[in-house]
Amino acid sequence: MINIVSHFAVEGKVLDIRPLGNGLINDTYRITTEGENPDYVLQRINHAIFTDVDLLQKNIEAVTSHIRKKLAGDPQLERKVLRFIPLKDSGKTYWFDGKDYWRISVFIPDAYTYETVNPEYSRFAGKAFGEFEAMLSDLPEKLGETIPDFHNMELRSRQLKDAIAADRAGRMAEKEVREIAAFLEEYDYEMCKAERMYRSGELPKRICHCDTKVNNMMFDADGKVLCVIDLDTVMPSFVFSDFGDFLRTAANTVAEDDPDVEKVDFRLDIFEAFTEGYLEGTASFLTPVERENLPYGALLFPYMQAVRFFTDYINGDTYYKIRYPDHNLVRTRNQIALFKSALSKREQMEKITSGRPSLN
Ligand code: GN1
Ligand code: MG
Repeated sequence: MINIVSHFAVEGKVLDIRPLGNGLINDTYRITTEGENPDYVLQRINHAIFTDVDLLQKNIEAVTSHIRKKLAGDPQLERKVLRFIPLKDSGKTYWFDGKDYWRISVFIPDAYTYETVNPEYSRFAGKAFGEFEAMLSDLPEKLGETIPDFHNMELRSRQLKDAIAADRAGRMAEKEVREIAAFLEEYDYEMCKAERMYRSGELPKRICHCDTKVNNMMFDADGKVLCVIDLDTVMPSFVFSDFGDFLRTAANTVAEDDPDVEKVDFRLDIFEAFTEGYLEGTASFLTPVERENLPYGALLFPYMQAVRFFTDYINGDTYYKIRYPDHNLVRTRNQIALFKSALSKREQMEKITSGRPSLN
């Protein structure tokens, strides 16, 4: 890896490179350098998933330089937006070693990521993701879709149907698997509503982050949001992407792969706090239709994630990293439990987003 790092314009002698974080797609490492020089984050980009790395890095450069302009003059600027390091001999921010694609960004010190957050942090996160979308609302460049139709529920549903029909790993023989397929099918039409609203012109696409898992946001030591990270999927999408995916991870009482589904519960206090922050951050652009449908967004993401994990299970685990054979099935059960819990709280969510006092 030292050899890979040597192609980038990094400062200081590399002392150590070790794994960082727990993303399901890319491989991430922290580079420690000697003395006062900054540390760095090295990533191997999952090229099977992000097939156009040049487009991917162009998107990220457009997004980070736009945010940099918006935050000009802020003494904390370098802590609030990622900086990618170019190669020594060209302006490119990625290196192809003949097999893998690599990139390096500056490591932000004294910044923390969390797997769970309290309502106060959720409010900060809501405001930060809302402001992130607001800052990108006048981005001059047209961003490409790094994964085409990434959050298109109609496509995800088609992929599940194709996987079931092909049954490549022979997993449709299991009774539980067939029951899960039947359950997901029941909500299929309703959950594809965003795409229909888009076609009829009721719902716009915005530039969204599209991977607002709670651990994709860094906080400083005081719990204030610093920086939105993991920018691979920033692309045009519905606001539900960012709203729903944060809640999918933050409002769940347990991790997305906790096998004990009895413990899964969708936390309304987190929903309420995040919504408050999000409505503040997006006040400059959010339409009444988008706002009214935020509870649908909170349902859509556990549902879509269940469909995606389940599709991967049926396909024989080709997409997400797994740590044991049934991992994707365990994740699916967990996300279905979360979806059911959120469904049972739909009315309360609607009261919160419409500004009426909640039931409890
Ligand atoms: C992946 O890269 P990571 O681990 O932050 C996935 C998300 C899923 C998430 C589920 C490019 O995110 O869409 O919601 O796992 N990213 C991609 O944990 O598919
Ligand atoms: Mg991540």
